[in-house]
Amino acid sequence: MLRIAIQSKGRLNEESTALLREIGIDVDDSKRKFLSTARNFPVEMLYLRDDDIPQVVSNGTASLGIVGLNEVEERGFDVKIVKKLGFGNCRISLAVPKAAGYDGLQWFEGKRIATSYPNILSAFLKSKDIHAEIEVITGSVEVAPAAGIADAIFDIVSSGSTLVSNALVEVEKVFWSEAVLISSGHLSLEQEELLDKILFRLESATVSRGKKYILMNIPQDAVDKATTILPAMRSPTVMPLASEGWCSLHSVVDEDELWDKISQLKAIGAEGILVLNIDKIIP
Ligand code: PRT
Ligand code: ZN
Repeated sequence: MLRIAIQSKGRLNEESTALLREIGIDVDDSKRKFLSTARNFPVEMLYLRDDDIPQVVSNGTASLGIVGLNEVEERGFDVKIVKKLGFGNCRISLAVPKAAGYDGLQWFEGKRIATSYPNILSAFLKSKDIHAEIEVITGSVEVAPAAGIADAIFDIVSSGSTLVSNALVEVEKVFWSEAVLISSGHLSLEQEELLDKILFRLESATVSRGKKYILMNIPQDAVDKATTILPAMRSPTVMPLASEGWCSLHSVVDEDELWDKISQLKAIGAEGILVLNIDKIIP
């Protein structure tokens, strides 16, 4: 049995449970539960505040955890980062009031900075040899300058709209974060085997993310050109069609490049292009 700690509510809760379901682990998303067992995999879920996840993983109460890298770094507990999960992306940045006349890092010398991440901040300031006062605040850090509690803030930024609506400007991006799978590093053999299964499934889930399956009819003499447009994992699958001189071509494309590739394929004579979602790619 593996125990996995995830956030009980908040920004990472939904995507954590969705990811586990995507890899075939049927977990509850009940926000009122503390502990629950998956129906179809030897896994028990422990629902916690994200602040507590690094600690329970490091002391072995949970074997694995899903939490932001920012919390792992800030709490400083001894845990292994097993895999970056590609969601919950954000950064922790220094921001100052728009009218502050910011002119470089030296501006922070002697200033008061409000944050919920004092350890990451003090390590950064030390590395830049800047002496500032750190005001630890939990929640609504962005109002600290207007409230006269601090001259600047060090806080999580994602879209940047919270800063804009508080008349703050992001001046230094210090730490990049995303949700990560962490482990205590002290797993039994049976638990290691379960973790390997989870990692294998996560790999297939992440490989297929942002990818589309594309199939089309294409004139036989355009196949070589199509192969250079669509490199695929090995090469595209090409199958002859009943109508002479035509083939069916199948491949996998990055969603970002999809429309670009479609124009190129149409230009070389592709017809009847179908684009399908991919559920899993097992490399
Ligand atoms: O209750 P619990 O302690 O579990 O939750 P929490 O309130 O401490 O954390 P929560 O749910 O807000 O965030 C959990 C994790 O999500 C964080 O530790 C980050 O790893 C990640 N994450 C990703 C974010 C954001 N994006 C984010 N935008 N966490 C917080 N924010 C906040 C930020 O604090 C600021 O107030 O959103 C605001 C900024 O967002 P933008 O889009 O306006 O820039
Ligand atoms: Zn928290």
